[in-house]
Order: sequence, then structure tokens, then C-alpha cells
Amino acid sequence: MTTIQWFPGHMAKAKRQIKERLTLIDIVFELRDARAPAATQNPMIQTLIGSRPRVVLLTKADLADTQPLNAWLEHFKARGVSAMAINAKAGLPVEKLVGECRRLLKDKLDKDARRGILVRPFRALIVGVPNVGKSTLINKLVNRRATNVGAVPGITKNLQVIRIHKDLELLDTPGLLWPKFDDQEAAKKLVLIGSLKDSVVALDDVVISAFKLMATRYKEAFDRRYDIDADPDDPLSIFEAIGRRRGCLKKGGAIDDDRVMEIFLDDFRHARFGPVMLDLPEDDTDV
Ligand SMILES: Nc1nc2c(ncn2[C@@H]2O[C@H](COP(=O)(O)OP(=O)(O)OP(=O)(O)O)[C@@H](O)[C@H]2O)c(=O)[nH]1
Ligand SMILES: [Mg+2]
Repeated sequence: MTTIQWFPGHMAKAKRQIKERLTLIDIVFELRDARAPAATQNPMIQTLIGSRPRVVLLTKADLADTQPLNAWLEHFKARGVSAMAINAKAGLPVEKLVGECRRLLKDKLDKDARRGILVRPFRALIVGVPNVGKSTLINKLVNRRATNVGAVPGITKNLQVIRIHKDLELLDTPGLLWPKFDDQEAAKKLVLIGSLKDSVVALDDVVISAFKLMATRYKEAFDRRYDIDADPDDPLSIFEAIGRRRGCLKKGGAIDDDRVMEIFLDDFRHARFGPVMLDLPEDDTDV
């Protein structure tokens, strides 16, 4: 669980580090959580990466509801944004990713070839908000084929570059982006999936919103887990029902709401309701 509390100083530092890494790379892999592709977007990504092409990688696809996830992939496609769903715990579509890089970098590669510049592997930087799976993806790609590890000089320190395919190299240190905490709805989802510190939004607001969503879109799995009949229009009664079922009672018999929230957040963060989707493509304001 990430515990960064984002202050303007941290954001300025993150921005500076991304800028330094950008000078070393050709393409950006922008990671977002497949369960919340809108909430896990960084509000400044396009400004930060400028003209560098990007591939959106929707991580933890194994935890995401397939039908709306496919709708998201269509949504990106319709807007000309390259996007792919991945699951770092299963096989990674490395060839497909390399093919996509080749397609997005075609103009640059053609230009280099015309100028007689030796074509070298493309170099990619992984970026994303906390907890989206940046380190897991890097480790997975590196373990798959770790050759040619070398250092390239960065402005503040030397960054390692790892060859993960004959045509693709990766910076071994990802770019950490700050999440969208100004948008309350997004912030609640970010706390729910563990990308934002619990104290940023009142935890009962996070859980009330999540109860409404679960009781609406995933009622069967939600009801089954707690043996309740959840009413999405009455989230307080859901606290009551779960509390009674699980024996979360305070002295005197009142429901221990904190305990109910703890149980629910632990269940959600361990994917105990099966695959879910928190954002729909129509919620998207900016791909
Ligand atoms: N189910 C599932 N879990 C994943 C996947 N990728 C990463 N995780 C889990 O997500 C959690 C966070 O992964 P990390 O790789 O540490 O994420 P990160 O982006 O490096 O996080 P920070 O360094 O804190 O910003 C870990 O518990 C991983 O095991 C995936 O594809 N599927
Ligand atoms: Mg990490």
C-alpha cells in the first residue's frame, strides 16, 4: 500500500524526474489500472510527455470486468489512442507491444533510415500513478529476458537501461506520476484501489460510494460475500447489514462502522468480489 502524501513539492520533483528521463527515451508506456482507467490517469500526462508517442497499458486486467474493459479499449481506439490490456501475472504480449512501438515510431524510424542513422532498439519509459504495477511489469519484462544491462547518464544519476527484446529497451526506474486527487470522485476510487493515501478523502465517503457501486453493478457478488440484500439507495443500511452479519458491534450493540469499512476495503483490495470496473468510458473527460 502506497503512502505518499502528494504536496506541490513532490509533484514538482516527479515532473522534473519525468523530464530528465524523457530525454533518454523514444516512447512512453503509460500504465493505468484496468479497473479505473479514468481515475488512474495523470492530469498532466500529455503536457509532460509532449510529442513523445505513448501506449496506454491497462494493468491488472485479470481484476477488471471484461465487458466494460473491452468498451474502454474501443473507446481508446476510436480516439486514436494506442491501448492494450495486460496482466503482469500472466504472459505479457511483448511482440504485440514491440509491433505497436514500431507502428507509432514509423515516421522517426523512416527519417533515421533516410539520414543513414543506425537503427537502434527503441527505448521506452514506464510511467504511472502509485500502485498501478510499474515495478511488477518491469520485473516481469526483465526476468523474461534480461540481457545487455547498461547505464546511461541521466541529469541527476545514472539510469539503467535493460534490453527486453531485440528491438526494445526499457529504463529500469519508472516515472512516478501523481494521481488526480482534485477530482473527488476519482480520489475516492484511487483510495479504494490503493493508489492514494486513505487520509486524502474521508474513508466513509470512499466506502459509501463503493457500496453504492457494488450494490448496483456487482450486486450478486456483493450480496453473496456478506449474505445480505444490499440496497444501493440506502448505503447506511448496508453498514448495518454487514455489521450484523459479521458481528462488528461496539459495546452496547451499536454497529462498529470502522470495522465494517476495514473488512470491506480488505475484501475489495484483495479482489474478493471477482472482476470489477469502477470507471465507464462515458466518464472519461480526457483520454
Ligand atoms: N492481480 C494483479 N496484480 C498486480 C498486477 N500487476 C501488479 N499487481 C499488484 O499490484 C501491487 C502494486 O504493484 P507494484 O508493481 O508495486 O506497483 P508500482 O506501480 O510499482 O507501485 P509504486 O512503486 O508504489 O508506485 C502489487 O501487490 C502487485 O502484486 C497484475 O497484472 N494483476
Ligand atoms: Mg514501484
